[in-house]
Amino acid sequence: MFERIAALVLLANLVVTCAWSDHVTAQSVTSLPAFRQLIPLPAVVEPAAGAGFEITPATTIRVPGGDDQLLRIGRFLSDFIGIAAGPEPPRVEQGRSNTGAIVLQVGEVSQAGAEAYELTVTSELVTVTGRTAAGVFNGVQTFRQLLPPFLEHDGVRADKNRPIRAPAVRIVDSPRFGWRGAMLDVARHFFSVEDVKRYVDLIALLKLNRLHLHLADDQGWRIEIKSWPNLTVHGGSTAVGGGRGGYYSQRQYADIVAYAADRNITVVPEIDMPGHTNAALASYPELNCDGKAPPLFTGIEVGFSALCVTRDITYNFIDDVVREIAAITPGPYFHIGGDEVKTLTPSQYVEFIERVQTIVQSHGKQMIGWDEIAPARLLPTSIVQHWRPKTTPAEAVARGAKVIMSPAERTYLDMKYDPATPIGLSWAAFIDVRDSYDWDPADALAGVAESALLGVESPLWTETVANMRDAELMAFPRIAAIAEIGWSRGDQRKWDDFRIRLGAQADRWSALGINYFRSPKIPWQAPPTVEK
Ligand code: NGO
Repeated sequence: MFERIAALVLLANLVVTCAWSDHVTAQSVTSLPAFRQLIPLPAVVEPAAGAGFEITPATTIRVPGGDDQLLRIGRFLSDFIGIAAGPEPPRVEQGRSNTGAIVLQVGEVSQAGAEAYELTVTSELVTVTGRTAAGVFNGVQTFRQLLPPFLEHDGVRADKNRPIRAPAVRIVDSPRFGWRGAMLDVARHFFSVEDVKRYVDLIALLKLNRLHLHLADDQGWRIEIKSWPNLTVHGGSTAVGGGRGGYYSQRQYADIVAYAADRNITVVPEIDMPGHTNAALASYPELNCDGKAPPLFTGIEVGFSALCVTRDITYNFIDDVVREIAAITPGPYFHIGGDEVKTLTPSQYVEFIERVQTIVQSHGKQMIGWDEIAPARLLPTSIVQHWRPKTTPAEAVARGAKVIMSPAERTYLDMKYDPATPIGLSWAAFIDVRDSYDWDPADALAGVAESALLGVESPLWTETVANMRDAELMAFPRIAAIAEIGWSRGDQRKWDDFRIRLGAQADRWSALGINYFRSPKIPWQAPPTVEK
């Protein structure tokens, strides 16, 4: 009897092995050291025989003639490889491919979606084919993760003991969700243009494709509005704790937007209203119902401020702000906040949101708001960002609304990992790395099925986060968990595999100088020392 069962089990295993012989499962990807670097997990990975591709001084990067987007992606890859293989970074050449090249191209891919790509690595050639340039960029990030982490150091050189080699493989891949976001609150503490670009660089590695900038709150107004200059002069002058504030000129903002676009990231600007507006109220007395400007605010309480929703000038103000920001934002979205308003009646609030929605639409943008906006009559293009624990925007979904998932108890990067985390808040939860990974957006909310979801986003609020070191400590590794949730199929994701692949990021993240949280529950691999 037992022998017969054993034989059946063996047979079943064989069938499974045959079914998977063309590509390997999440588990096997994790078990193969050459592929352990991959986060997010690709849809299909087929390891191939052979030594793989070695980048040498002769390697070139080929892009089709006349395609500027691919040319820029080619330059990105060339900059990344830098002078590791030879005296100059690899040349990016336009025109037909030859052996020894890394070929970037747009073409047919067997997976659906604009961001899909196929990556093949043989000993002669690397080919990254995207359905669009976005797909090519994604494929380049995957190729980057197959290359040795020491390449992440600037100015480092390969040698014969340390070649630059990617394993032979075919990867076919596309994201589960089109919205894979990170939010950075630059209002509570200000982050310089360089800081924001670094954050963009770090999230691009994980194939995130939205950067939501929380540009105004009680403690600071961070974007130049030419028709209301005191917003930044006064309203941008400080931050939580009374430190020096700051703001982006429109040129600097446009620079961030372009930098992000080169990394397949759409910037989503947020001006929070009608609450969270003390910085604006302090800058212009006419925005207050009593006509008096309050003092600047440097504490962290919420819910006390609101624009005067019964004054016409408030809507002129909003129209100017949305118009100026929309004009320098190529992406289709404008986020109006809408959260935590405690000084208005529900009908005043809903009326305000609907009026602002019209303004946003008149400037050619889709409105996004935190989930408090759900009771308003939303346009089919408007988007609800779910954040509050124990609530669901199910009714708005039934009326056709689309949802971005940012449940605070899973995705808020400002929550402490555990009681010992030196910074952060804990009102929603302590969020261990596993808590941030082990959930599925399609199962999280009653009445909100996968078809209503645009994707996921991880907000980093900065009441207690004063600089990039703090930001990185709170974001990494949890943002990698959110990136994988946004990208990889739910049935392929397993915590036990993910934690091993997270541990394998230690070299790369150390080389990038990321101040990541060394969670004791992750088997971090010790980074080797690198001589330049
Ligand atoms: C809330 C609040 C923010 C806080 C954050 C802190 C939302 C959408 N509004 O999230 O103002 O900074 O919590 O965790």
